[in-house]
Amino acid sequence: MSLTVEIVATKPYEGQKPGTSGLRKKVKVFTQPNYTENFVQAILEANGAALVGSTLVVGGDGRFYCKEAAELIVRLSAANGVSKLLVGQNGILSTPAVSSLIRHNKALGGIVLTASHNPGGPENDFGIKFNCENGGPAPDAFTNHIYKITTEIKEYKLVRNLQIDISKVGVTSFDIAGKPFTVEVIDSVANYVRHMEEIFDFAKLKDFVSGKATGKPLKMRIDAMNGVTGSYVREIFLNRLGATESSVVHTTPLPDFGGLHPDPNLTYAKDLVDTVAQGDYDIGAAFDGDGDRNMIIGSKAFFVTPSDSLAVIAHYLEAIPYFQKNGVQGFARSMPTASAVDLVGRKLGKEVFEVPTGWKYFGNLMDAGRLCLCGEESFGTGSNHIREKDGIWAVLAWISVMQHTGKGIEDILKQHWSVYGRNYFTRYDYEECASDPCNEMVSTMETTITAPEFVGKSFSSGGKTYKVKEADNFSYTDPVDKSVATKQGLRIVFEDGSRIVVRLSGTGSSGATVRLYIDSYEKENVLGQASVMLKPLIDIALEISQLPKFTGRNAPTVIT
Ligand code: VG1
Ligand code: CO
Repeated sequence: MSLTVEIVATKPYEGQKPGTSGLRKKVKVFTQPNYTENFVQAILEANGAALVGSTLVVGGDGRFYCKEAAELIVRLSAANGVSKLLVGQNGILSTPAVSSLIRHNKALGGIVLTASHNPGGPENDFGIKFNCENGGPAPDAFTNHIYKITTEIKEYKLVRNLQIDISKVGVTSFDIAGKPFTVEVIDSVANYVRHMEEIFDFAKLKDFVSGKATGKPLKMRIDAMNGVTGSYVREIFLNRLGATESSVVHTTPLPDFGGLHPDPNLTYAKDLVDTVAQGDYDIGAAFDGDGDRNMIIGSKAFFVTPSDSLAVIAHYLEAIPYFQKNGVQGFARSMPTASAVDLVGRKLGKEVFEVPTGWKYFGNLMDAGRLCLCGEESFGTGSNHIREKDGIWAVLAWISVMQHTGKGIEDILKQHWSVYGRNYFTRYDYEECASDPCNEMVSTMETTITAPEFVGKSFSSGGKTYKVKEADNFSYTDPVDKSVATKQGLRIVFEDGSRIVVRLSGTGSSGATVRLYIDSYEKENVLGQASVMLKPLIDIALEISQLPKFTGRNAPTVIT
């Protein structure tokens, strides 16, 4: 039976502008009549003529409204001329898994249903993001195009009667007005697990994890925080690497993450930190809802900053077979990320790039063969095996480094600092502040720090004095396509290399979140406590930004 395409009249919704990584709003916003339809239609149309006859990947982190949205995408894609959809079973695919599938299947792109680390459930957040054919988040030019379409949209196309059961793996073909359309519901984890097996030496890791090689099993606590990684964690760590059942927790993906806030940091992964702090584990790890972030802690909850994590992996690339096979190109980090990896890059004679916040800025460099490893301070680490950050990959990388060095995490870090010095780093997040005063704070601060007399000024606190070397609102020219991204965060760089960075989050769904980043390098004094070492700079940052005055907040929501 041939199914017909219906053209449905609609009107634009305001504010369908993708942020740092996709469009994120409350579920209640997405479920308004035609809201999701409009945005998906805009994504499809933004692909232009290439859409007709194309293959797309669809899946998400399993949060509330994922399944309904996936089914809707099937009906819209069918009506818009897509030939084939690869859909994760029950709509489940981690963000790294989508990226991998797009690349393996040479798809035109993928639609990822996630609000990442934002809480889920009917009262919380949903999100939709488009990844392009390289597997990476759509770049600014593309998302601006999507946004423009949403402001002018008058109709969307739908095959209303298309019924599909995405709870069962299998292939179903349809005739849509005389053209074939195929939906393949795929196992959510199989392709990704195969990909990890190509990158890491699973046989070696299994001997290490099980204790066959060392005489004692590796004591792990892997916390999937009820996010999408649960299914991947079980297959990889339990079934493939032979870890015991008690090594993994919260491994059932739940629509509301069981009430957890799946943001792997010291505040929201407190349960993990407290458990590992008791001293019974060698490594603890947590992921965010969609599986692209990771937090690594060592025995007794020794915290590895994401900036250091990146630098350590860069230093030990020989521990990962993928890099031996594919070669080592340059490294990169986002601007607010502390520059520990730069020091490793310098030592190895590699290019190191500094890009704006958001994984989409790494893609071009990877595609051009100039970048193989990168990270963000926001618990994102990854390589050019895909075009997204990859939480499970990062844990496998760390276990590989532990296996390779025969050392514990704290020792690995201390040795690293003794060679390279240490970048003390902290991030303060002030979540859900009122938007207007935050915008005013940023513009006032920009005026202050870009005034010519600001450079050369000295600031003192806690017995330390810092002299301003340069200050700006970060702007980035992509070395490959020369596209320019402006206003990517206020930066004050001091003469000793220490930095204060202030920017507003682009992933929140309501109000404004202020992020304050502090980074300070010490060559010798590497064993201090970050909160103590950074106190003077934090006070200076609060003074220059007048943050308490503008936000009315005396303390951050989250300290990393
Ligand atoms: C945050 C992080 C950024 C990350 C982005 C998406 O963005 O700071 O580093 O790339 O989230 O990550 P923002 O604009 O809120 O600072 V995820 O795991 O939420 O897709
Ligand atoms: Co995420």
